[in-house]
Amino acid sequence: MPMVDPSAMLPQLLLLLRCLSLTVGQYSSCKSLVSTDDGQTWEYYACQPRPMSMKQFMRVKVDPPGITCGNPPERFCTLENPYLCSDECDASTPELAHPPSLMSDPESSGPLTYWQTVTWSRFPEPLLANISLSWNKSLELTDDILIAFEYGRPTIMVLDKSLDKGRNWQPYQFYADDCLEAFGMPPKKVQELSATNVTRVICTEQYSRWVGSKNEKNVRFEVRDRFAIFAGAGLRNMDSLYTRMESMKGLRDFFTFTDLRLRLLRPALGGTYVQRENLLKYFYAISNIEVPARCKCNLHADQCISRDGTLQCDCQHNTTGQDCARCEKGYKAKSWKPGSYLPTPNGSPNTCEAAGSVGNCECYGHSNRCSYIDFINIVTCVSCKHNTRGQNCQHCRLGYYRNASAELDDENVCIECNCNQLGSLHARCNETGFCQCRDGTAGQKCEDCTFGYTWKQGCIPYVCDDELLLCQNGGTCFQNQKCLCPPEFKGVLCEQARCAGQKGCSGATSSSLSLGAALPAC
Ligand SMILES: *[C@@H]1O[C@H](CO)[C@@H](O)[C@H](O)[C@H]1NC(C)=O
Ligand SMILES: *[C@@H]1O[C@H](CO)[C@@H](O)[C@H](O)[C@H]1NC(C)=O
Ligand SMILES: *[C@@H]1O[C@H](CO)[C@@H](O)[C@H](O)[C@H]1NC(C)=O
Ligand SMILES: *[C@@H]1O[C@H](CO)[C@@H](O)[C@H](O)[C@H]1NC(C)=O
Ligand SMILES: *[C@@H]1O[C@H](CO)[C@@H](O)[C@H](O)[C@H]1NC(C)=O
Ligand SMILES: *[C@@H]1O[C@H](CO)[C@@H](O)[C@H](O)[C@H]1NC(C)=O
Ligand SMILES: [Ca+2]
Repeated sequence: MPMVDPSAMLPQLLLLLRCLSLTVGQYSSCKSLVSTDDGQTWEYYACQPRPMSMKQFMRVKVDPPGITCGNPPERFCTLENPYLCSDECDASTPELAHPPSLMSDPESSGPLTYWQTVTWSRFPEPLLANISLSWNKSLELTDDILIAFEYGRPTIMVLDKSLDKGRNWQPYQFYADDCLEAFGMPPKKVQELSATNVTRVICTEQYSRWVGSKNEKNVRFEVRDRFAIFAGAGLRNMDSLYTRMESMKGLRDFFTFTDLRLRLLRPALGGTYVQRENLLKYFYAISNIEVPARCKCNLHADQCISRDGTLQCDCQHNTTGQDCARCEKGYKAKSWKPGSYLPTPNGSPNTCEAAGSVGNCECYGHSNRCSYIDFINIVTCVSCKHNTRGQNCQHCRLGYYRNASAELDDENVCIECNCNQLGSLHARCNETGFCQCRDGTAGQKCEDCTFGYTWKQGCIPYVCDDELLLCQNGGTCFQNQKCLCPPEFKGVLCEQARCAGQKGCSGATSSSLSLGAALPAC
């Protein structure tokens, strides 16, 4: 037998490696050290982490809580062997248990491991189950989602996705053996989509018809076929796909998600109607869920790391945040942009700009003029805009306060105090927008009165009330501002008889009458 000389194979091997790194390695590094006439400098590129099997990072939750079989233990049979109902699911026996974790365990050569639900013994009530998969991180699909069903694929199900960690959901794809009947949608195939409607949400019948449980286990969400609309068969022209990603609205978002949800609405029926006399053969079972994706890092990171169980982009280009969606401190917040795939092959890094750089003087973008004050040897910003002031436009003008969650270079960094002119002592407020109030006045803007005060062009104290400042001698308190006295009395609280000491007055003394009038009010 002729021996193969390993050195003869080396060029071929190198060529193979180069081809591999060209396809796998597109946008795979954020920077590289290059030699120029002036020495070595860094060059920066748009970059993204490599795709991973995201099932290793996903959190799985099934609903309703009692849907997993085995508690209590139960028997079941299969659609293909419906008369031998001797299989058992028992949550307390490891070999017979089928917990949700078996949907995402590593596929090994050993026996198949799968999650399984209770059987449809409560027919005609529908057998429903939800499976929520969450990552707490924005991800971008890079290949088909594959869900492997044992004992037959569901006849009706929906795949949903969320872009905001499960707050809002939207359908991603509908699956049914009869789309019109199940969802009122005409059946479509992804292969029928074109560049104009690639992001359309369709109902497909390709993965729901009964073909025998052993023949076809997988339900797909087709990512490759959608990519191929732009990149061609075999995805040879990825540049064309990346160009579309930049220019076509909604295309990148279509492949982006933080959570997925499978809504299982009807199990496999074996190609016929539900046979009520044997409901132990209807249930759902999933052995594996593959989600090939990469971390969404806005083209600012080539690594994605798992920290405390949560994925996090290792941000470059002076960006920060879980998805590199902000500029780092000390860089202009407004200069943030995602990196761009264009121009191919290296893209544009769209690095964050260093904050303020007008000569030596930093004005955080609120002024573009500096002046040098000779005798104190200081450079200062001139006519700070956006309600800022100070040598570097770093303070807020009188009557404005700093928005703590805005960067210093934000145009809206200073918020008007808006103090109520009548209720406050002056136009200034503190760092959280609270104005300084006059006596008897309260509220963030000094627009409310405290107890015992009423608003009348500012807060003024009560003249009368129903508790301590009672009107006397039968007088009634009008809007806390004055006592309406009976004709024969006067005074702020009607405490004086009009004719005290004069002739012709009624005999009652003011004091005894005032007491009598006041008592019923107590
Ligand atoms: C599945 O999720 C949907 C959407 O939130 C909800 O309406 C439905 O009740 C859930 N089904 C089950 C079985 O929990
Ligand atoms: C989700 O990610 C955010 C941002 O990294 C982190 O602060 C939070 O603790 C994570 N939540 C969970 C439940 O892991
Ligand atoms: C998408 O567009 C193509 C042609 O542009 C059309 O044939 C096809 O029916 C459309 N698909 C859907 C789901 O609207
Ligand atoms: C980010 O900032 C650091 C220090 O300010 C600088 O050395 C580095 O070159 C910057 N990175 C990029 C991509 O501009
Ligand atoms: C403060 O700044 C943040 C970030 O720019 C902004 O979302 C928020 O609306 C601002 N708050 C106010 C009260 O203007
Ligand atoms: C601003 O004033 C309010 C009300 O007096 C107070 O609760 C708050 O702590 C003050 N904030 C600061 C930053 O001083
Ligand atoms: Ca498994």
